[in-house]
Amino acid sequence: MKQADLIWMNGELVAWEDAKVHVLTHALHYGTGVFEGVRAYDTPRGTAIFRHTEHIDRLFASAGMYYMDIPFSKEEIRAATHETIVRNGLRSCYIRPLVFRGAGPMGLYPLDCPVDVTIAVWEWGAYLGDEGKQRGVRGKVSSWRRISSDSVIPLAKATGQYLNSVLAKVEADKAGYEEAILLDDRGMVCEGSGENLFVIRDGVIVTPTYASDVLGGISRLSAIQIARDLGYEVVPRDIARGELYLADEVFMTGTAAELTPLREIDDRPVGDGRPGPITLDVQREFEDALHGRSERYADWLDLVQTPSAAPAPTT
Ligand code: PPE
Repeated sequence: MKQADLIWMNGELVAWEDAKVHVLTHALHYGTGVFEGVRAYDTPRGTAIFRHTEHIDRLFASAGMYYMDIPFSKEEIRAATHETIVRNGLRSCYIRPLVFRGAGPMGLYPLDCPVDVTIAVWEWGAYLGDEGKQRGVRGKVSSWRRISSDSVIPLAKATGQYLNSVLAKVEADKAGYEEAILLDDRGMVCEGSGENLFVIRDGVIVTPTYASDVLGGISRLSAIQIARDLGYEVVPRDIARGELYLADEVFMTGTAAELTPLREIDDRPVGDGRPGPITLDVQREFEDALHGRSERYADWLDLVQTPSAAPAPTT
């Protein structure tokens, strides 16, 4: 992670080191925040944000589910994101919008606390490593179950909910694996600590549904569409743990992780232990879409008008 110069806070850009909050910020105590992970890529047409509209829509949906009114419009958040990228002079970056209950009255009741909004950007390489993206990573089924709709809202991308992912991630890391695979509360395969999951067997791609309490991943929907456009059958359905071990191929998707294959799960090789042909096919097309090399998915990109790319004045 490489530090940038400026962070957008409640309508203005402040120096990175000045983007601070009070210790009585409600979200620090009770996890009352929602956020997004978005990426901008350096494409042949300039810097472009992948599926920006969908990410902003999900941010507002997450906020709504936790009773937060964002004091900016979607278009204002979009424009602020563009400005933050441009003013930091970045051609590609990770983007982290955060909406949270700020400092106000203590106690669980949040609705009298302000809703603060920040947007940070920074250069961030491959989340599970470049080598991981090429050769695949090693996954471990977590002893922690994915949070369920019984107690929170798994479809919301809420900060407090990530304690679940943190427990799973640390457990996997300490056991010597790159990523955790969480089961849902019924014991069905759910997702990674920060990625959705796809399992391939006999040429068919399966992936858990919202009923398994996955996060509604935007990369997940993109990968489903790309795979179908390539002619593959994609079936969203429940997946038994054993299917991970019988799989020919397994891969994960997420904004940070992009499309990363798994080469091993619970010390068993996935297929022959190397990314398989369907994974590589979908990954290639996905990478082309991200990096603006694909005409077919060109409308998934929100172009950032950098000063140099803006049309020259005509007078
Ligand atoms: N599940 C979880 C739990 C999750 O956090 C993510 C994104 C996904 C699935 C995939 O969603 P999408 O990015 O829309 O395809 N995780 C974000 C945060 C990672 C982090 O370490 O922070 C991300 O990838 O940006």
